[in-house]
Amino acid sequence: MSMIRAFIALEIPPALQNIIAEHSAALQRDIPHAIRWVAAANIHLTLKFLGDTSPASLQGLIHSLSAVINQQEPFQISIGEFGLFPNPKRPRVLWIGIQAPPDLDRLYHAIETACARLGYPAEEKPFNPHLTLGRVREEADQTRLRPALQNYQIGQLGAIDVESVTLFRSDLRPQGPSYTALAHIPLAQLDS
Ligand code: 3AM
Repeated sequence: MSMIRAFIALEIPPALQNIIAEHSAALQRDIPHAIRWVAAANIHLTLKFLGDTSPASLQGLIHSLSAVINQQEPFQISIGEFGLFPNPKRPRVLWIGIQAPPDLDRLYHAIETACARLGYPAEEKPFNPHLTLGRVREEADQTRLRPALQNYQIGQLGAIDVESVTLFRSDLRPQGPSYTALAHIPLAQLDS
């Protein structure tokens, strides 16, 4: 049975994805060809990259994730401001930052622990929530790239109500990855 490349993420509402895409397009005019941009519909907040997962294990995975995600109350995150990995001197990844209450960290750690129990390797790097905008091409002219990125201001873009977590399937294709939602796992339902 062929394996599924899977990851767990928070979805970004299409209206915000489009605002982000407008910034990507503006930057693209300044620095053409320097960056492989993430398609607007693919912008998400990754919580855990699972990698190869057998289709037979998906139901168990969703069940284990639900048990911990259902315990967390919904919360709000804000997105905005620009960042660069690994550092502004030699940027490789351009991202937009997340401003979040401690709930996001709790959700992340609960998912990390549930995945570790199922045998997925633990993440070694500290959690640095972000939305990847694009990846710098190897051949990019860094002397043009750096000032363009440093001068561009994104500001605050908006807020998102986090009410569910999505398990995604990722299919890598020559024209770019294709992401398909396999399950939406809700946080705790608030009493109304
Ligand atoms: O949302 P971002 O861009 O931070 O970089 C990939 C993307 O993260 C990451 O999983 C997300 C969905 O594809 N990813 C891809 N391969 C990975 C790997 N081998 C990985 N993260 C860790 N290890």
